[in-house]
Amino acid sequence: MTALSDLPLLASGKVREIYDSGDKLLIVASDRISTYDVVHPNPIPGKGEVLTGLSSFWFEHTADIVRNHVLSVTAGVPDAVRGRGMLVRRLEMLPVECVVRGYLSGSGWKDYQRTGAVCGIGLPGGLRESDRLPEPIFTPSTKATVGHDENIDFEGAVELVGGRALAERLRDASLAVYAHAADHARERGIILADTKFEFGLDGHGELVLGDEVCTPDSSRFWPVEGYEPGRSQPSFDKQFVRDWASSTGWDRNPPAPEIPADVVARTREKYFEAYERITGEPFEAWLRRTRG
Ligand code: Q0Q
Repeated sequence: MTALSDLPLLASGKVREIYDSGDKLLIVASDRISTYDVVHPNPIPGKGEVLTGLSSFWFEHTADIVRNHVLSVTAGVPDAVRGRGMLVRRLEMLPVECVVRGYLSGSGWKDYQRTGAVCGIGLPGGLRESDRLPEPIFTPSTKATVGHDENIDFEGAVELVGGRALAERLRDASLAVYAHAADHARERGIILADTKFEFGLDGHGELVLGDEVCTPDSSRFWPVEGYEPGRSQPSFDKQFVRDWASSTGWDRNPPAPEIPADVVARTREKYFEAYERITGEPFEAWLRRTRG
């Protein structure tokens, strides 16, 4: 088995790394947590495994909708990162963030307040923050290397990916995967308010779903209990950290404060709860399956 230290590091994101594994890639999810786009200095033990397990679950359950890049979560994944490592096929990633929104929140809420639309999609008047939309909408954005992604309309996505047919397939696949995941999650007490997908093309020019799928890092997870339009909603997984961080007077700029042990512990429990609600199995089952 190859050791992680033998694999060249290709890229490091806020909470994940991507390594060169020959003709494949290894994506490793860390236990790092960020709030307000700033990474805290101490981890949430188990977060990386939970998010990898959730991605694996959604990839498996949507493989009939669109092909995905997963090759293995065991063979070819170094022992040191089993449970939070995913061996994936190399893709030519498309330069667009495929965001689907079922609810009005974040930049979508801001755009709606300003224009009555999101990414050029007109919406009914009188919607409140966090309102469920009449139907989920495809609201693409650029992939900013620095700063924040910029919302664009469908024509902008056509230009970015170099063709209408491909943009339409991205939209249709994104809406279908979101619909499946949102329905499943809602039946289990979690509102999947919105999510971000990334797609690429394989060596034959086929569309393949990459990155992560419908995790609390790529999506807004809201608890169904207490859902109330007209205000922002508490995050299913990050609210304990956000509330504590706000109580310290942190100005939300780097560096982020160290999270106290009790907040780490309660956040860890929320990740385990999210895994078990969504997948219907205990988190230990994922660890047994990947670590043996
Ligand atoms: C690829 N990323 C994300 C990232 C930093 C992950 C490039 N199958 C693929 C994938 C995927 N997924 C990528 N490239 C080629 N083939 C994914 C944004 C960035 C750390 C982890 N960047």
